[in-house]
Order: sequence, then C-alpha cells, then structure tokens
Amino acid sequence: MDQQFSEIRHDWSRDEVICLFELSFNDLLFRAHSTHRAHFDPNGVQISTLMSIKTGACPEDCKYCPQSVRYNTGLEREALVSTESVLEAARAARDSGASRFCMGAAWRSPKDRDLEKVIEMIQAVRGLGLETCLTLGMLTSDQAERLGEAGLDYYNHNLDSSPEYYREVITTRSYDDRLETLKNVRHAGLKVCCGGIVGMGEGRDDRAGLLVELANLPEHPQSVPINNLVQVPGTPLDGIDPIDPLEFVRTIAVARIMMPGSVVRLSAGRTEMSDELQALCFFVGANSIFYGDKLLTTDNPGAQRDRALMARLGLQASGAEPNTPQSA
Ligand code: SAM
Ligand code: DTB
Ligand code: SF4
Repeated sequence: MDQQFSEIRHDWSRDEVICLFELSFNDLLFRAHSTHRAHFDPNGVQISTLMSIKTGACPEDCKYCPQSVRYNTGLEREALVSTESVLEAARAARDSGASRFCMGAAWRSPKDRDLEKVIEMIQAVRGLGLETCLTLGMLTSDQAERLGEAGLDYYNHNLDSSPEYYREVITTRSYDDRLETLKNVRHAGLKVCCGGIVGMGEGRDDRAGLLVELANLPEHPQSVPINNLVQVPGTPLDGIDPIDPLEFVRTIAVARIMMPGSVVRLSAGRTEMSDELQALCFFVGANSIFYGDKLLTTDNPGAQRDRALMARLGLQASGAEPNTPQSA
C-alpha cells in the first residue's frame, strides 16, 4: 500500500493538520478518498441504532445538550428504562439492519447500582447477536472493568472539541476528566468510540485541535463520531451560526487522513443535510451512520430516507472492518 495512505501516526502537530484543512478542496478530497479506499470497502457503511436509556435531568452544563438540567428545553425526563424495553428496541433495530445497538444515559457518571441494570441490558442485547455500545459519562477503572467483563464491545466518550474550546462549552468537568475515562476504557480492553461536535462556534484551529487530540491518543479510537451540532431551543448554543457545509466535509476528510483505520461516523446533524452533502462525506471517508427515527432525544432521518439514500449511492450495510492489519 502507498505509504502516504497507510501510515498510522500519533505525532500530529496542529500546524500540520491546519495545512491539511487548507489544501485545495479537490486535493483534500482525492487524498482522503485514496486513504479510505486503501483501508476500507468504499461502499460499505456500518449501521448503529441509538436508544436513550435514561433521559434528561443531567447535572452537567454542556451548552449544546438538550438533556442538561440547567436549560429549559421542554424535554420530558425519564428514569432508567426496563431491560424489556431495551430488548424490544434492539430486536427492531436488528431486524431493520443495524449491526450495533448503542445505549446512552444522561448521567455525569453511573452509580454502581445503575451499572447492575445496565449489565443486564448488555447481556440481553448481545443475546440478539448485536454488538453493544454504551455512553454513560465518566467511568472509574473498576466500572470499566466490570463492563468489559460483562461483554460490552464499545464505550462512547467524546472529547467534543479542542482543549481550549472545551472550557467555553462545558464547565462542570475538565478535558483531563475525559482523558482519564478514555484511559480506563482502553485499559479494560473495550473498543473506544470517541469524537466530537462541530458547528458550536469553534474555529478551524479548534477542529484541528480536536483531531490532533484524537489521533495522538495511545491508540486511535476504533470509532470516531463527528457530530454536527443539532440546535435545540433552550440550549445556550441555539441560534449560533452553523458551520459551512464544505468545512464540515473538510473535517471528515482530515479525520479520515489522520486516522486511516478508524471507522468515522457521520453522526448527529444528518436530518438537516442534503443527500449531496452526505454523499460528499461518504466519499471522503465517513463509513458509519446512526439509523432510525431518533438519535437520543432529537430527530434523525428515518429508516426510509436512509434506505433510499443508500440505494441512490450504491452503499451497503457492512461491519466496515478495515481491510488491512493495523500496525498501531
Ligand atoms: N452523558 C454522556 C456524555 O456526555 O458522555 C453520554 C451522552 S451525550 C448526549 C453523548 C454525546 O452526544 C456528547 O458527547 C455530544 O458529542 C453528543 N451531543 C449531545 N448533544 C448534541 C447536540 N445537540 N448536537 C450534536 N451532538 C450532541
Ligand atoms: C455521539 O457522538 N453522538 C450520539 C452518540 N454519540 C451518543 C448522540 C447524539 C445526540 C444528539 C442530541 C440528542 O439526540 O439528544
Ligand atoms: Fe449530560 Fe452528556 Fe448532555 Fe453533557 S452531553 S449534559 S454529560 S447528557
């Protein structure tokens, strides 16, 4: 494989990444797509379905999030759901083509007794033959170990932005708290799903800073969700200028070049995107989506629209396994 398209690096500098962002659009697209092709089936898309298993009343103050208790978004809070309702939703997701079921809770961190119930859910979902992913907030190393022993496949915990912009968006926890949980998850042998949000008013420098943090982790996250902010009335970021769609494509392209063996998810924000914009994102290296009517609390394109989009682009649901052994 051409060295340019295959190298797994953990020593990116921000300046170098800004240079990638500044390439001519065609040069960037060509390089990102070539990298993508060298590592993955370019027509395969991994499909995950999300379920909110505990909704709203979160003590954290993330300015983008409809689930924070601090903002009046009109969201109805809901306690931890039953394992039966998880099973029912997971079965429906599997039957409509998802390969992974992701469960999210609006917690700062789970209590040990919550974890008991969540472990029951993991085992039920695994029993259906689906991969499992959880996002529950911060984890101690013991909690991460327990989830690993229960058979959890992935843990989602995003870095969300550059270290300096993070402080503008969230004050109730630090970047180091995030890095600590990521370390605990990695050490427990779980696969890491870690990405961020753009369109929060950050600059290109922050987007580059986020990608540097992700790629310079001891291992590239196996899954990298790139969310475009879903603006929710009542949250402080509602009404902010949206990101230029071509800058969004550039962000996906640079993520693909920097983390060639990771699955990059075109995550929140697809409802507002045209088919053409999504097609460009797939071309530059996005190879995973959330599928189903809802993300956690906000709308996602329905299954019918996504089936039509995939047929229009000749994309197939797949596990999106890298087609070459990863060296780091
Ligand atoms: N409470 C846990 C946490 O913060 O890690 C898990 C759930 S939280 C909703 C998971 C991720 O969803 C956040 O890290 C953020 O990247 C994304 N997210 C939340 N609200 C969003 C929004 N309005 N638009 C786009 N992404 C959003
Ligand atoms: C991720 O990066 N995006 C997903 C998932 N991981 C948990 C969540 C998006 C949430 C969008 C806002 C909502 O629906 O509440
Ligand atoms: Fe809570 Fe997670 Fe939303 Fe932040 S992003 S307010 S931690 S649910």
